[in-house]
This record gives sequence, structure tokens and C-alpha cells, in this order.
Amino acid sequence: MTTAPGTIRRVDYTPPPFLIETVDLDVVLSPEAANVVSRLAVRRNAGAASKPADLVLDGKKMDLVSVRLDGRPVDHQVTPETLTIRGVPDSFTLEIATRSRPQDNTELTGLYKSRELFCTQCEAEGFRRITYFLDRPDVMARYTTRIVADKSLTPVLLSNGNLIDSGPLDGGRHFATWEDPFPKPSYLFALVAGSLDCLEDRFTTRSGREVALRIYVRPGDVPRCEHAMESLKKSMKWDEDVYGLEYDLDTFMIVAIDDFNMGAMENKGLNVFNSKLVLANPETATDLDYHSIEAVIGHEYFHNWTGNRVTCRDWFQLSLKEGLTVLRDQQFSADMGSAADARIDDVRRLRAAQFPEDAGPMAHPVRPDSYIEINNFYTATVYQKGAEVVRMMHTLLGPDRFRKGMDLYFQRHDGQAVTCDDFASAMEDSSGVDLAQFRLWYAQAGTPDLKVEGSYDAAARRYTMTVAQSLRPTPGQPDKKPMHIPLSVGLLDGAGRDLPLKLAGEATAGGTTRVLDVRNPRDVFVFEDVPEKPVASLLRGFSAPVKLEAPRSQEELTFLMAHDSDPFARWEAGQQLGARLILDLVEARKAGKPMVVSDLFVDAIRRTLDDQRLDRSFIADAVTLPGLAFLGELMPSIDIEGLWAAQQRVRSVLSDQLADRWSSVYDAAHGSGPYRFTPEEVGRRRLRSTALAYLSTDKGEAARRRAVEYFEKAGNMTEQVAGLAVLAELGSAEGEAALASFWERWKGEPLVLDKWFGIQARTPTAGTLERVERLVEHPSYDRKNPNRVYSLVGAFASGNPVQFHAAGGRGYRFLADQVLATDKLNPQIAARLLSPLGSWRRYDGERQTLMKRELTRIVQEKGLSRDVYEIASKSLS
Ligand code: 0A1
Ligand code: ZN
Repeated sequence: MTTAPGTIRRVDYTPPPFLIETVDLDVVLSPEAANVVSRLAVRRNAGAASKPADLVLDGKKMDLVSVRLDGRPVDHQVTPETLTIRGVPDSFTLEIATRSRPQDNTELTGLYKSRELFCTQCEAEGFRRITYFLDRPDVMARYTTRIVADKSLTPVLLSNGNLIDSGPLDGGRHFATWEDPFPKPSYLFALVAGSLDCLEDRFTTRSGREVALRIYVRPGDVPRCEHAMESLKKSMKWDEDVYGLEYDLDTFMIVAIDDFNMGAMENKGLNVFNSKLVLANPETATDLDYHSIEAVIGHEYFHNWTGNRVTCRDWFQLSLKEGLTVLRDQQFSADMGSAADARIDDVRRLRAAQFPEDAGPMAHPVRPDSYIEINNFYTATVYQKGAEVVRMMHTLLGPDRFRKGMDLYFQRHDGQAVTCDDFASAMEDSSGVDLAQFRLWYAQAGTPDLKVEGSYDAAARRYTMTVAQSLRPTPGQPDKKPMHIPLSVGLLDGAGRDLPLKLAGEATAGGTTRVLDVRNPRDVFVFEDVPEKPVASLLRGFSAPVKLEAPRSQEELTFLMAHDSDPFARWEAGQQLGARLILDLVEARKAGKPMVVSDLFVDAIRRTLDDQRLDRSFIADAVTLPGLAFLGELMPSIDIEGLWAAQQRVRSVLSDQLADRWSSVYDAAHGSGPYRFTPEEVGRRRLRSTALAYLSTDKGEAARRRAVEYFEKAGNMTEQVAGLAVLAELGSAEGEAALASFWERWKGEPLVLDKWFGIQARTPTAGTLERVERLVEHPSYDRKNPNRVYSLVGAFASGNPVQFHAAGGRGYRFLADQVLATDKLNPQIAARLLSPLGSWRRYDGERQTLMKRELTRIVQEKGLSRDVYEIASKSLS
């Protein structure tokens, strides 16, 4: 593969030639401009490979006002992305004055305005838009920040660390000075200034230190911050209990911002959040919102140790902090609710987003080898697969040794900028487990295929499991080496009980779940003293991010669905059964044969619904059919119309044949009393809305009446949204009326209207594209706001495969137009929107042509951002 111009490669890393010890920022904010004076204490890095005469700083999209070295003018040169200071000594101070216009910054990176609020987003390379700097994570400095602004327009002035001074100034202005005692990379810098209210609380750490907790929101929104505050306190306690990690500053602040490119950002002591991940009350937020808020508050808080105290050496190591922190937030969610649900959720997400990425043109290792634009690498691979990689280490080491490895990691690297290899070494050195081959998970892209076969020898009472692994080529990696894969398995007897497991060579049996070390293209594992022919439970807990193929009969899968003691494997058996059935129906349809749904499947779902031992959220998970994205990955070429028709067919058979069950589940799961966000209540609501959806499949009169009633009587947003989605899909006059009344009721609440946009964009029936085209012109829509764009255009392109891929390619054209329009305002968002077009190779010839045509049109556009160029060009190559 040739390397595209502008490509940054991991192997080219060199330590910074200079280090910056302290940064003193003076930021003066006014409606016209932001004036920044930065004083840097710079010295040569003794550990650098070379001793250059000049210092080259990063900087873009601002005006240089002046620069002085040790108080004197200095020879310097400015380019659009650098400032070079000529002939610098070994140690010196640099004073740089710059000016920028936050109000014109639509990219939402660097210093920008969200309505009247000034705020910053510096990860990955935003700090260079605030002032000239060595904007790389291995340059860690102590920051002092003085902010000056008009007191009445901008009463609250925040930055990282502790407030050390504040007061009035002339001309109606005031100032605040913040000092962060912890050295940090520039990407963790933050500043927020504006009119904000705040919810305050306290947390006492386990060593007895008092921490002030503050959540800042727009005036009036404080009552919607309670769940976020509770989540924060739970996170702080959990990190102490599980990892022994305490918070380290006197204050912890969160600010909610309406215009934000991502979910949230872990800036030291001053987390900035997308307001949708802070604000919640039962009237405006769904169970899913409540859950996401808890998880993301946890995620950002956990970054304080995994990310901030120990940070990344360079951006290729992004998964060092993200994979590990996602694993930690997943563990936290599992501990706060149902562990089984949490795991099922993780796997669903991985399969829906990461597996397609690993199979597409942007496939990259968890630790990428190169990038053109780093913002394009905040991916499901770096985050979700990265978390799976750390989870596998946890599985291989066991919880105690994993914890020891974490302790060693912090002991060795606190205050440093390190690599994924350093993390693996800490795990290895603390446990004695050899992770040499395992490290390939960081280096090799693609989802391994695992084929598992079993055979039973009754005479020898022996069960032999043969495991074959393979890994397909991915861009830039034609040949792959075999991986070290932890395969967690169990064996069930005829009554569905776990058998004690004894591997050949072992003296006694130990446990009923074993983790097999798969290391070779083909491995054989022999279980002894197996009294009868067992049914194998494979990949328990989803012990590795692989695609599993095992020749299991429908009867065996049904058996596992009813008996497996591992909840993930139990759910998975049902998904496999459902997937196989749907794929068979796709084939039948193609061959012009009737699509017949087996009684076996219907019976299995019936038994699940009747199983009194199962909790409601697990039942809801188990009766939900596999999603189209997951199913598509199982086909050599995705037949989206076939998949949709087959999935609908199965739905309607389940709806018909189990009508009495859906009705009784629906009635029994009726709630009472005020909204509570508890695992039981969430499960109840989920099962009830799942039943409602099945009951509405026939679109008949009774169904419509029931859905209308559900929607109108909804006591909270969870039910309202579930009812609205069903009604929108019914598409009748009732659906239109519900959409209209929802808008009327919530037109003043943009975050709630995002649900309204999203439901319409995801409705899989004909006419959706026309509707979406009208909605981009709707007065409630705002193409400068990332939440609006994702909830409408993103939801259509990524969440509605049926209509996005509808024959003719109009969906593709619409998306390309939106990408080009968005790119002029916000390249990061444009690049993210674009990704569904990258999967063109996975579709039939006609769709391939249509999708490629749009990608080509995009690449040829003049003035394209680096972000969009990278995705579009790699998608075509
Ligand atoms: N580190 C954040 C994610 C994040 C990344 C980039 C951003 O702006 C371009 C914003 C946030 C996290 O993992 O939560
Ligand atoms: Zn993160």
C-alpha cells in the first residue's frame, strides 16, 4: 500500500525535542474576540534524539499578535499550522499573544461558543487553536489560567484545578485564576465561561478528604441534574471500592453544553458534557438516557486515573486510555444493574458498530499504525474492541491478578505518558502470565473467525473439542498470525446441568466453566470423565471478540437457550437460532419459496416468555430478534430487502402465534406509581414496550387503538417514545397525529425533539426519506448542532438500513449532500456521518455502483476537510 500524503505513522514517533514545564494563560473574552497571552517555561528535552536550533510550535486558525523570548522580540516564522522560533537557547520563557473569534468557530474544537457560553474542546488537537503550543500528549505541563470577561454577561469563569484568586476589574469586568497542580497534556485543558447555574454536593473520599462536586448547567436546568450527581457519587465510590482509586483535587466540576461533538470530555477536574448526557427527569429522559448518563459520567470520572494521571504517549496509543476506561465503565454498569444485561448490551454494540468496521475499508488495529486525521480514530475499534482486549486480559489473569496488574501500572506510570505495551507489560510482570502472543490483539485488525467442533467418545468417556481460528486480510495487513484467544466453555448434561470439567492431564476436575487458551491455527482440547454426550456451551460471557461458528443443531441451541447457566451464552443461543432462521428465510425468499418459520423457534420464544425464573429485562433481550446490522455481517453479500422481509416475517409469526402471551405480558407489566430508575422497573418497561411492538405487527384496528392508548397515557418519556415509535411505524392517521402532538408538546425542548427526529428517521417504511428531506428544513432543526444532525441524518443513514439502502440510491445521494454541507461547518461530524457509505463492497453490484458514485463525488469536491477526505478516499481504495 502506498501512503497517502499527510499520513502520520506510528513508527515515526520520536520524543519531543523540547518540554514545557509551566503554562500561564491569560484569556480575555469579549463578544468580539478571545485574546490569549501564554507564558511558557520551555527547556530542551534531555531524552530527545536530536538538538534542533529552532522550536516549532503547533497552531492554527488564529492570529499571532506578538511573540517574545525571555522578554525580547525574537526571530520567528508563521505558517497556517506552525510557529517557528529561530535559534532558541536550552531553557527560556516564551510569551505569545494570539487572537481568535470563538463566535465564528463552527467546528466546535478549540475555543468556541455554544449560544452565549464560551467553552473549549482540546482533545485531540484543539489546544493549538487557542494558542501556539507543543500540542502532543507527551508534553505535560502545570497550568495556571486567568480568565477575564464581562461580569454580567459572563458571571461564571471556570478552568482546571483549584480556584486561587478572583475579583472585580474595571469596566464591569471580573477575573478568576485557576491553578491545576497536576502536570497534564494540553488535550486535557478546559475553560468554560458564561451564565450558568450549579447543583452542588460533596463527597468524602475513603481517606477522609472532602471534595466539592458541582454540576453547571444553563439557568433553570438544575432540577434536571440530580441523576447525574447521583451517578457521579456512585462512580467515585465504585472506583475506590473496586480499584482503590481516590479522587485527587478539592473540586470536581461538570459542565453541560448544548453544542458538543462527542458525548463528553474528561478534562482534568472540569469535565465537559454534551447536555444530553447530563440532563434528565422522567418527563424528558428515557431509561436509556438514564443509563447512558450513569455510564458516561462513570466513564469520564474513571478517566481521571486511566487517561489523566496516566496518559497516552501519542495518539496511536489512544486505546490505552479509551479501551481501559470503557472496560471500567462497563464493569461499573454491570455492578449498578444487571450484569447479564450489561454484557448483552456490550456485545450488541460491538457487533453492530465494530464488527462492520473491522470488515470494512477503515478496518484498523486497536493501536492504529497510521492516520491522516486523528479525529477519525475515535472509533468502535479503539473504544469497544479496545475494551474487549483489556477484558480478555482480565479473563486470562483472573480478577485478583488483574487488579495487581492495575496497581503495578499506576505505581510505575503515575504522571507519565505511556503506551499500550507498557500496560500489557504491567499485567504481564505482575501476574507472570505470558502476553507476548496476546499483544497481537493490539496490532492485527479484523475479527477472528473461530470454528469449534466437538465429538464424544462414549467408551473412553472423553469429549474432544477442536478449535480452528483464522483472520482475514484487512487494508495494509495481507498476512495474519494466529492470535491468543481465551475461549470460555462449559459442558451441559442431558438435564441441562453444568458438568465438572477435567482436561486431559489434570488430576481432578475443577469448576464448570473453563477458559481454554487458543493459540494455534488448530487446537484440540480433551475433556475426560465425561459421563454422557454433553452439549457444549461456547464463548461464555463472550470471552473474546470473535465470530463463532459451531455446527449445532436447532435442538441443541434451543436446549442451551433453556438451560445454559451462563446468561450471555443463553441469550446468544437464542440469537444464533433466530439468525439462522432469518438467513434461511432470506434464501427461501430468493428462491421464490415460502418463508416458513419453524415451530421449534416459536416454542423456544414461548418457553422464554413463560419462564418464571427469568427477569423481565432478560426476557426482553431474549425475545428481541437479531438486528439487521448483525445479520448483514453474517451474509457474503448483504441482501437488505431479503433480511428485512425475513425479519418481518418472523416478527409477524411470533406476533400471531403468541398473541395471547404478548397480551398477558403487556397487561402484567403494567406499572403504577412514580417513575423509578431501578433494574426491575427498567426491565418491566422494556418488556412491556417489546410486547406492544409485537402486538402492533398486524397494524390492525385493535393494535392501533392499543398503541394510541399507550402513547397517550404514558407517564414518562420512556413509554412516550416507545409508543411513538410503534405509531410512527404503523404510519396511519394515528401515527401522524401522535407525531404532531409530540412536537407541539416538546417544541421548546431540543433534546426531546431529537427523539422525535430520530424516530421519524428510523421508521423503516417507505416515504421516510422524503420525510427526512422535509425535516432538514424544519425550523426546529439546526445543522450546526451535532445532536440534531446525528438524530436526523445520522439516524437515517446508520439506523435505517432498509430505507437508506432502498433501491435507486436516493438515500446515498441525500447523505452525500448532507456530508458536503456539514463539512463546511464541522468536518468531524461530516466524517462521522459518511461512514455508512464505506460499506459499499458488502452490497450487490447496483448498490455498489451507486454508493461509489457518491463517494467519488465527495472526494472530488474542492476544499474538502482532511477528516472527510480520509474516510472517503480510504473507502474507495
Ligand atoms: N475522550 C473523550 C472523547 C472525546 C474525544 C474527542 C472529542 O472532541 C473531538 C471529545 C471527546 C471520551 O472518551 O469520553
Ligand atoms: Zn473516554
